[in-house]
Amino acid sequence: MSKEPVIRFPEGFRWGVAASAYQIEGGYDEDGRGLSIWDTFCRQPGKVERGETGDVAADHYHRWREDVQIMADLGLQVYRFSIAWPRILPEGTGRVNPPGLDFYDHLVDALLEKGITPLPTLYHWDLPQALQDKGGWGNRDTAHYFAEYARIVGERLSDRVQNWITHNEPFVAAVAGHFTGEHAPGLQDPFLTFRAGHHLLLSHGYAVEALRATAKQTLQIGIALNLSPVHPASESEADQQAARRYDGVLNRLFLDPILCAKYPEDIVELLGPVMPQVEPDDMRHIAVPLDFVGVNYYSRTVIRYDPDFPLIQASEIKPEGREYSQMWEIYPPGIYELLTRVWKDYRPASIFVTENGVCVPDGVDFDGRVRDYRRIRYLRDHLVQVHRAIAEGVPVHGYLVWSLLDNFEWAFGYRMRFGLTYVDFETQKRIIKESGYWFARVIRENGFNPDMAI
Ligand code: IFM
Repeated sequence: MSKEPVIRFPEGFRWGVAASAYQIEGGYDEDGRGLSIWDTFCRQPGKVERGETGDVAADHYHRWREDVQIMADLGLQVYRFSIAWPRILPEGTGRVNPPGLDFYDHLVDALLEKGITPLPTLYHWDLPQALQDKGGWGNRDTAHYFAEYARIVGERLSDRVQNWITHNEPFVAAVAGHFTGEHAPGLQDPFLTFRAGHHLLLSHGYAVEALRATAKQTLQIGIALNLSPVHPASESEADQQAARRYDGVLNRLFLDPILCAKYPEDIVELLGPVMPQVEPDDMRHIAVPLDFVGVNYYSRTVIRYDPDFPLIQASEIKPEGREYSQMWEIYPPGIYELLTRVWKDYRPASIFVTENGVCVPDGVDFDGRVRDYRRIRYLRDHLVQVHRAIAEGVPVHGYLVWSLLDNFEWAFGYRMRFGLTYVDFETQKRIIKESGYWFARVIRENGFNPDMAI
């Protein structure tokens, strides 16, 4: 890399990584933690590859000091982690578990000591099982329990933690959890799916209000949405309309209520009776003003008309002749398209890329190094596109790589490695990958030379 980066990010641009509790912590039954829906789901045969679980994961619950040191060594400025609701409230409501709060309290102090900004996410899919037993996100009360949890965490941490995210990817929580059943709680019920989606949104609004009410300083609060530009598989009218419907459910069904206080009319009409009941005040809570919107981007979505697909008559295809990671097509211009679209259509106060990254089959070489050059290329090519959006005036103020460590990739188990740091899950040894060193340099220089051969 040249000394003079050709691409330089604006002064004050924030660089970091993202992770989530169930994917890295382990310690699933320690110090009073209650069970979550993922603990239950992983134990159901056939739900997770090889029957793997997050029981131990990357053992971050015990190795967090080492992990904070890795972050400091890489020069990271922001650490987005999630708080495990069942560590704080083992039954989801009522009784607080002090050691759970202590864990995050110590983590926050350690981060601040190293000059790393903590960015907790309140919910990254690990609903307390006790609340699932009462109906989970299909139960409107869960939104109120979430506000109670937000208040408790806010009271403890908001003297030091200024930046917060309420939910991670409510679309995935609703759809993978209640429609396809690929994620916990593993249900397949269209009515429940959109009811859960609505309650997730409502709980977001309630949590923002609860955090602000208890805050000991002015907070910056946002939400992290999994968004994707949706492209039609062909120019046919049928494919284009299918893509529009898919975009409605994936993107607009979450962006519109949060940023415009309404559900998109075409989707309300399309979903008809499966649309949830919206109480008179709901939209006012859901659209509570936010300080930023978090965009999680991995790939675009290509859609064709599919008369057999329930409700939306649209399904995804994998275009031929494109480059793929182990999970998705690699499509860097998609992040530019998305950031410019979110800005143009919604004008949020600020935008953060709260997740971007790739899983490729990394291995440790004979000399102990992990040469994950494909990941470096992926990050470089996406950052070029983020920079392009910023240059055109889109207020993107930070970029977080998914993820710090290799971790438990949900139904895929440990096969998918997303980390800037390799984890040997037998020994829990960490090895910073070449991408980690590359990213550290990008942070130091606040930019890079995109023409550098990798
Ligand atoms: O690992 C997930 C994360 O939990 C949410 N966003 C996408 C990542 C990669 O699949």
